[in-house]
Amino acid sequence: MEDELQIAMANLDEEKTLRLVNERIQAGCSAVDIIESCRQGVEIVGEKYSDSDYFLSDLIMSEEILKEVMRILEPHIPAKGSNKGLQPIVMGTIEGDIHDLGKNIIIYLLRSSGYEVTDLGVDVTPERFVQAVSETKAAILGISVLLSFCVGSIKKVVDLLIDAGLRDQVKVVVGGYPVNQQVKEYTGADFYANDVTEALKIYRNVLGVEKGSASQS
Ligand code: B12
Repeated sequence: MEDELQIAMANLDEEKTLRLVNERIQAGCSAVDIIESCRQGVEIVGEKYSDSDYFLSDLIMSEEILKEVMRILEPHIPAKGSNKGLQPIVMGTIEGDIHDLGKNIIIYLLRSSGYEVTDLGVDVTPERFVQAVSETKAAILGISVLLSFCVGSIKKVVDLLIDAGLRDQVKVVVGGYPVNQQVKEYTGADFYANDVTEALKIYRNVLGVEKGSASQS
């Protein structure tokens, strides 16, 4: 089905994208569905960049529009309940990679559901991930990756977790555009997700999210 919002985002039409986002909120659409339409739109931006129809400046433009979209959406993602008492979550973008929009969206939605998330930021070394898991006793380690050539460093994180004797106490979730079953198997991760719905489902299943979680916003 043709999605007007996805197309406006893919065309980097900021005015139309933001108008459609506002209209969908007023019409009662969920924040998660709106984010997903926008994500699919920027995926097309990426394809156009690969085909040399778009340039780096266009990737930057898509970042700016997506940030505006999130500014509009955030007040409409209510903080629901508290899941305090559950083990914390650690998240970050793998070494060499500075993409963080998707990671930040997942973190925002998890925090809205009451979870305690330690955000390590971007370009995080495997050693730093392992140190954070050890310090926080995290139940889930979420690693974001958008650049294919950075996938190898995720395998290193898992190997270091094994060496440190921490692998059995933490579930490793990988997420981002290039991630699939093959990446999950290669890296030794437990789960993978490349859209927001699947990501939240994994966190909910591993940690247990109370009724009325962000995924239903
Ligand atoms: C915006 C963008 C940028 C922005 C990033 C801004 C930022 N602050 O993040 C800027 C302009 C800085 C940028 C730079 C570059 N980029 Co760029 N970028 C993109 C673009 C268009 C969109 C990414 C995005 O934000 N998507 C929207 C979010 C919401 O989606 P998402 O990240 O996939 O996240 C969702 C899910 O994947 C999942 N998720 C994400 N992380 C996690 C983590 C966990 C644990 C879980 C469970 C789920 C999860 O949930 C999110 C919510 O739905 C992509 C195209 C694409 N197809 O992804 C290219 C893309 C990723 N970039 C690419 C490239 C090549 C680059 C550059 C190397 C370009 C250059 N010549 O400099 C640099 C790299 C810089 C670096 N060292 O990292 C390539 C990568 C190709 C490859 N296969 O490796 C892509 C795929 C474009 C393309 N088709 O060529 N980029």
